[in-house]
Amino acid sequence: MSGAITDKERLRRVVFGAVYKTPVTDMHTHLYAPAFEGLGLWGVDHLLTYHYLIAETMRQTPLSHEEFQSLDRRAMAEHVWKTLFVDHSPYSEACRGVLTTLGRLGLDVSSRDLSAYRKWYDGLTYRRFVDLVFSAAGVKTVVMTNDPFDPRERELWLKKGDALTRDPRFRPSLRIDPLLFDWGNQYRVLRELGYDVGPVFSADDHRTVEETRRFLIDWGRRMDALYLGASFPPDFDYPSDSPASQLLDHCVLEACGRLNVPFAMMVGVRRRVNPSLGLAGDMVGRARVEAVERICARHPARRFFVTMLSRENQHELAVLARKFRNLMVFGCWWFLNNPSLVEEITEMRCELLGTAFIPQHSDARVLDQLIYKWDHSRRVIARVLCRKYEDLFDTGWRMEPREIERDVSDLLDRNFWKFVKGSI
Ligand code: HDL
Ligand code: ZN
Repeated sequence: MSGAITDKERLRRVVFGAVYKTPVTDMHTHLYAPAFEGLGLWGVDHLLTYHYLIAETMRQTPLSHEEFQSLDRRAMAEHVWKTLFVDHSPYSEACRGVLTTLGRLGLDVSSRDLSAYRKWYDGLTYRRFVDLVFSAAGVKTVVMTNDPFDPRERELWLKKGDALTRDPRFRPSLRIDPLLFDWGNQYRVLRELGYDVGPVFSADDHRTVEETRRFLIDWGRRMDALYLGASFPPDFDYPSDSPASQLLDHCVLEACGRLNVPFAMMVGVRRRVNPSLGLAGDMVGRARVEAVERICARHPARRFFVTMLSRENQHELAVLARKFRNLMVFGCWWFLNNPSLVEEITEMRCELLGTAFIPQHSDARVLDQLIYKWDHSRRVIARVLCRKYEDLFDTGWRMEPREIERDVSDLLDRNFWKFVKGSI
């Protein structure tokens, strides 16, 4: 093999080079294209008031959550800055992320000058900042989380339609948690939109089943959604007579078939265990991998992206993916998106699944976060892959750089697109 790598030092350089330069497809974010008129969050005050940082601030501040929530955005940001960055060292992952981002934007992190950081953003537009952040983060495409049950977003889709999908860097997904878990309220949204559904979901109510399928197909097409998705509580069971399970079997997976798109399951979140914290009030719980197993087994023609929130579920999920080729494991979600856990989970997935998984998504809510979430993840993924390729090297196997670049491109980009298209 002519261009084979013959020493570990070069091997490490090739691996780190490939991981750092491969453009990423980020398959799950809460970001919005500029066309979404102000739904997109950006800037240092939004960085500092990310719900992860609010949870951490509430553990150290004398303020009640109500007092904190009564502050305006700037005052909230200043309070987070003082509490987590000045009064205590900011080595938590979410704090460090703010500093990584500011540093990568060229700001002097050692100055600790929040007003200077704010000033840097003056004169920037969101549109211009998108160019800057995507370039700095090495991200080529993000998948949005598009929610037709959010009144603001629904109005934009009805008003602007495919004008919302013209920026190829922002691709839609259709998020349907409210349909699965709040039918009693959300069926009214479908009725307002002209779908003849009833107040209770029953598989025996054929009109409601048909109309719900029509809603999902219409909106999947309206959005040109790459996948349909939802999050699930730890106690989600399948199959069961729950509305969520019935909706999956009779409507959602049918719609995915007609749209020829995967279904993304994000399993293990217990919503609002502390409602006063808002988005920061959600909790993790160990979930039933058997439910994922049974849905993959019962729907072999459907493709499932799956991520689970509990560390305890990761090994069984990776083993399950060895049993079902229609299961694509993705990401180190939310409370798992910390270097120590990303390292443990990614190493295990490499050992069990080779290159056939998607190691990370950012879950970014604030545009600037793409920079740190991918900087931190690339660093860990590169470290793990180095170990794997060095172990391979020790067997006597020799590789060319293009083979490592191929593998990294699969992990950070192509596995997603091949699974969306159904070619793996
Ligand atoms: O349900 C989800 O998509 C989660 O990612 C939540 O949005 C959560 O609040 C989050 O942002 N996690 O990173
Ligand atoms: Zn999310």
